Amino acid sequence: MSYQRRVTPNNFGGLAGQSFENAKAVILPVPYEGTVSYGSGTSNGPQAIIQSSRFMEWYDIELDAEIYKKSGIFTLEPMAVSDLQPEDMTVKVEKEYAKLVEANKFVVMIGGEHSISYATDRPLREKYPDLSILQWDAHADLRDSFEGTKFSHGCAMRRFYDNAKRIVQVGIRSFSVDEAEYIKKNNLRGNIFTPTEFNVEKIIERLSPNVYITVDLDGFDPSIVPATGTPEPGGLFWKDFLKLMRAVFAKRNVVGCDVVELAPITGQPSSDFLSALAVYKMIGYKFCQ
Ligand SMILES: [Mn+2]
Repeated sequence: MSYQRRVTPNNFGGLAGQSFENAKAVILPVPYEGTVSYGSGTSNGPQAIIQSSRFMEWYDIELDAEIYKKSGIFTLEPMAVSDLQPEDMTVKVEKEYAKLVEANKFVVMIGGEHSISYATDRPLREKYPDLSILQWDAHADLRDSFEGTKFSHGCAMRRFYDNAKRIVQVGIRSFSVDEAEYIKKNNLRGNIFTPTEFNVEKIIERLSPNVYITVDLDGFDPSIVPATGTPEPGGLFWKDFLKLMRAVFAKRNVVGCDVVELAPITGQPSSDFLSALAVYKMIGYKFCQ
C-alpha cells in the first residue's frame, strides 16, 4: 500500500498540524438527509469526501503548489442535524455559518443534500449585499415548495432567488413544468446554461463581484459521478468544472462554496474522490492563483 503516509489524521486532506486559528479555509461537514426524494445516502457524503481526500496528492500540477500550505485547511466536526426538520436544520446551520463568516474564514460546506446550501445566504448577504449565486447542477431547484416544505433540496435555488434575484445556473437539464412557468415569468432563462450552452465567459458576465458557488455533484455527467440520487445523463465533465472554476475565482471574489448531494456507492470510490478534488481545487483557485 503506497498511501501509508496518509493513514492519519482523519480530516480533510489527512493533514497534520492544522488549527482553526491559522487556517484560512475551513471544511464544514453537514451530513443532512432530510428531504431527498429518489436515491438516498447523502448523509454519508461528508465522511466519504473526507476519507477520499486523505489519498489526494497535496501538490497540484496546474497551480504548482501544495495548496494546503498556502491556505491551511481545518476540518470542523460534522454538524448534528440528522434529526431536524429542514427549516430547523437551516436555522442551526445558519448560526454556525455566521460565526465562521465573522471569523473571516473561507468556508467549504460539504453535504449532505442540497437543502443545506441556503443556510449560507443570510450570513453572507449581510456582509456582501450584492452577492450572486453560481449553481452547478442538473436541476433548477426552483420549486416554491416540495414534499411539504419550502426548505427542500428541490427549493434551494428558489429560496436564494427570493433574496438574491441574481442566480446563474449551469449544467441544468431537468425541471418541472411549474419551474418552466416560473422561469418564463421571471425571465430567468438567460441565466440558465444547459450543458450544450456551457460558455465560461457568458456565465461569468452574469455574476456580480461577490459570488457564492454551490456545486450539486449531479451537474457532472453520471459517467464520472454516478453516486448521486438523480444521475441525469448529458452532464458536464471535469475539464468543464476546472475551466469554469478557475476563471470565476480569478475574475470574481468567491466568498464561500459548497459541494453537495454525494450519495456514496460502496466499492466505487471515483465519485467520492472527484468530490474531494473539487473541494481541494476550489481552495486552490482561491488561495494559489
Ligand atoms: Mn441536482
